[in-house]
Amino acid sequence: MEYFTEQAPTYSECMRKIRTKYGEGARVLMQRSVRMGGMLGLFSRDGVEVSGVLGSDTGRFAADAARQVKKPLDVEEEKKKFLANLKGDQALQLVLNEVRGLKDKIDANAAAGARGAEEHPALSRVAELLNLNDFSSFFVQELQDRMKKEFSLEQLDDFDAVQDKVVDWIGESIKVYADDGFQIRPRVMVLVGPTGVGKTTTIAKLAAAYGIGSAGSRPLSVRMITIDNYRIAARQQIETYGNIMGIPVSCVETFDDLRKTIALYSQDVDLILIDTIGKSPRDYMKLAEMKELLTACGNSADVHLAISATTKSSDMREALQQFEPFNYRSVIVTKLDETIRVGNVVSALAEKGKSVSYITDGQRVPQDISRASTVRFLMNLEGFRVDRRRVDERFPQESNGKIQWR
Ligand SMILES: Nc1nc2c(ncn2[C@@H]2O[C@H](COP(=O)(O)OP(=O)(O)OP(=O)(O)O)[C@@H](O)[C@H]2O)c(=O)[nH]1
Ligand SMILES: [Mg+2]
Repeated sequence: MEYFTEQAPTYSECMRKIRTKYGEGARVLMQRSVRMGGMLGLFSRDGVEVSGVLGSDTGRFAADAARQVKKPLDVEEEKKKFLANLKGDQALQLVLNEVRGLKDKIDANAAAGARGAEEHPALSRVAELLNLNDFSSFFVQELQDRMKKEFSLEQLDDFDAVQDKVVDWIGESIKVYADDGFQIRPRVMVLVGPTGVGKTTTIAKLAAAYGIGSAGSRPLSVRMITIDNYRIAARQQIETYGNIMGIPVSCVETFDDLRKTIALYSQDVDLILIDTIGKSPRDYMKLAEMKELLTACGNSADVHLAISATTKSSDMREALQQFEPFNYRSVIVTKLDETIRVGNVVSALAEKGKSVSYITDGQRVPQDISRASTVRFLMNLEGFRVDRRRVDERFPQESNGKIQWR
């Protein structure tokens, strides 16, 4: 006596299979629902299992066969299947646990993301505004990281408050030069920088601001020295300013000349302004020569690097770097009137940790110069809603841009 057991998704499919395989003589003795196929307990589906006996004599042995199907063999098989199912269930459980673990991770990440506000629109809005103002990608990234750290989701929803805070952070990144006034007299102030940024014009503005005196302050005794002798036009330029303002100008060529001239002025002069030749930050030889010559000014010389606000970020960074050997104490940002974007300057200065001492914003001598102020930079921000009263309060001592350098 031969038995058969077949499975198929439906009873009729199962019967079709049996007929095809064993012919019309196969007799069904039992059917039951089963779970079919799948891997590790996953993807199995409902099906039907049909068992029976083969051959034409099934009638005689029907009861027997039925008993055979149901008896020990059947129990054994059931047991095996049960165990197999159990294994499948355990595997399923494992996979489910795995899936649950993954889900938890995804949920946790989503929650962390939400907390850190990875996707919050306020982040991209701020990034857009910063880009609009030409801030460096490094600066933008830093601010975004800070936003993610310091703002909750609810806080990010309040964009006005977010802007106020971001404006504060930009303000905090701007270091204003804290000069020590006229502790040492004469104060020797040297301007270095790339060509054409406005060094000579700025020297003339400073000479006027201190030499002519502003309301309520005694005019200082000022001298101008230029080491830019080679270019006749350059020499004439500073001499013309000197003549108009009644401020003596000396032209020097050598280290000794410079040292002697400073020594000569030391007795009765408050401020010596030294104009230099514009140098390309790439002209290392000339930079080195000039550096050598300027050592005649002594260690206490107050060297400032003049940089035009219109300079693109990478050139600005290069200039800040290449003029480093001059030990400049601070940066004068010129031509602020020629650009509405200050992000490039603010980021470059912040990245290099440099302070800013003066800003110039026009060709007029002496009007277009003021002490650097955080507020002035913040008020230049495009697209940001900057509350003047608020930033004045936040950055108080610097908001007065008038030169008061006594
Ligand atoms: N718009 C604007 N122009 C300025 C400013 N400062 C200087 N300039 C102009 O920039 C040009 C160059 O100025 P200079 O003072 O000769 O520049 P410099 O750095 O001494 O130039 P070199 O000595 O050749 O390196 C002149 O036309 C100035 O009038 C400013 O703040 N704004
Ligand atoms: Mg010049």
